[in-house]
Amino acid sequence: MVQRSVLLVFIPADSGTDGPAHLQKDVSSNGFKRLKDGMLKSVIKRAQFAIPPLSLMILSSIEVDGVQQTICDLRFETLPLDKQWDLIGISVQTGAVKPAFELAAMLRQKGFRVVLGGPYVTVFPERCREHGDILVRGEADEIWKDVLCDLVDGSLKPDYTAAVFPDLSSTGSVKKSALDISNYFTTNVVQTTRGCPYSCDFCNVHVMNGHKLRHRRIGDVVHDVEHFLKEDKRIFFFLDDTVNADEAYAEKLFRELIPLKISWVGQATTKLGENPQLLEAFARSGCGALLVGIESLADASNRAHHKFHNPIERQAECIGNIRSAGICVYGSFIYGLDEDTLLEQQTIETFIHETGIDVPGINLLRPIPGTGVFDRLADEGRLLHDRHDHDAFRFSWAQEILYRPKRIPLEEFIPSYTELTRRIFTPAQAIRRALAAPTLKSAVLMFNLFYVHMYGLSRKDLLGQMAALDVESSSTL
Ligand code: B12
Ligand code: SF4
Repeated sequence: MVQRSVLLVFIPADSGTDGPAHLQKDVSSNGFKRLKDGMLKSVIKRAQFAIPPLSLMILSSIEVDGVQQTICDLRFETLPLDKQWDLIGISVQTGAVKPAFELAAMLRQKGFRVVLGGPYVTVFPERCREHGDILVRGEADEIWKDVLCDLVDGSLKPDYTAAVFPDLSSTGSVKKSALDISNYFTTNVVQTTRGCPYSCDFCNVHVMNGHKLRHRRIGDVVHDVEHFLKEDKRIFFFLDDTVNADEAYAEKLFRELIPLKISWVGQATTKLGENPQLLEAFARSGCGALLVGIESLADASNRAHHKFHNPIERQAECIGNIRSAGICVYGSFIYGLDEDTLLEQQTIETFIHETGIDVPGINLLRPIPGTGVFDRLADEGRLLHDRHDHDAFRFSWAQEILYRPKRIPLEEFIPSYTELTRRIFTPAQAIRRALAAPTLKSAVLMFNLFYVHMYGLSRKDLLGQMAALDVESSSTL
């Protein structure tokens, strides 16, 4: 049988967590600074964000006779264009569309057949049509097999759409054979559920994955964890948006994982702090840290963005309970939501101090095309770029403001944000948080020090943007 070769490509964003603009452009003419920036860029890529794309791991685990699949992660690897590929798949992320389309154009010009899939294709297929030979819309866990079979039969079609959300209880196990394991900080990435019952308007998970929570079978997850452990003993990342979304399921699963003695991190709601049994199961199964989305400390702001599920009055106690169980808390805020005023700045700082949050993340709202908040801000004339220019809404990591906050003029908002991050991310605070962390002290120190650096760069970028927007800054760096 003729062997078909498929290459699956993951593209780094030209901004965002892959490094702020200062590290992307080799702007420095000073040799020492260039060297330092080069080293930092490499550390950022390798140390913090170097987990593999689960999407492409799932696709490459689908076996069809006569098809060999390989993953190319452009964060570390160069495109192997010296080989003959029968099909090249690109994962297109909203926020990194431009580099994806540029790559597709280059490959098609060289005569390769390109298939586009991923979040942006799912939400904006009509904008992708001319950029790929084949489009795959939706979660491709099941439909990718059809594409591969059609490749073998020579009957590929221009469009494939997942008519329903895949039933995760019947999907197979995830394999790592298409990956170069040595590239990553860890390759142990697992998702137990998909979909989200909530509707926060700044998020597109419920748009892409629906409102119904779908579960993998507990036995399948345990099987994947056991197999992953044989190849890689490092930490596990549970990539679920809310790993405690179904408390009964989560408790059963993590109790079954206790004997495997893994260590893991994930994302949860603070509601976890109200369930001592689940908290105990998480801690005993090796949970070291959880990211919790706090967003605003003004209930009115969270409500304005359709986030209703964790009222402020319970947050501090829940965070305390999670930390008392020996689990570090990464608290993620969004400053500048619709009912936030300048007072929020002090409220966030006090809250972080009083709750002892181990790693704070102070984000700017990033309107993602395809979300409710994007359309609303566009209708209200508050976006800083043309709503149709999706490239302008690229991934950014606290480096760039893309909209006008409702209650705070931009010329006051940017300095108040930079002032907040300047006070929260200092070397002294980093050491204090590490010493107080319930576990993973050196990781907490590293993360906080890394943020001291990153938020320092973000301040420079933001104030640069402010100058470009022709607004006056009174902020100190
Ligand atoms: C883990 C994660 C991260 C990790 C690791 C990312 C990685 N290297 O894989 C880290 C922490 C680094 C991260 C960072 C960021 N993230 Co993130 N992240 C996630 C998270 C929680 C899980 C991703 C995942 O693995 N999903 C599971 C897989 C199976 O789903 P999937 O990727 O959608 O893939 C399926 C389909 O889309 C399709 N598909 C995907 N690719 C392809 C390719 C082909 C060829 C085909 C046919 C099909 C196909 O088939 C897959 C299987 O069904 C998602 C939320 C989510 N639920 O997806 C957010 C999410 C992807 N992140 C998001 C954002 C905004 C960010 C940041 C910009 C945050 C920031 N401000 O810095 C950065 C940007 C990073 C970057 N430079 O790309 C948004 C993206 C919005 C979008 N793309 O439209 C999401 C959706 C969260 C959200 N609230 O909206 N993230
Ligand atoms: S932010 Fe979290 S809780 Fe809100 S809709 Fe997105 S995934 Fe669900």
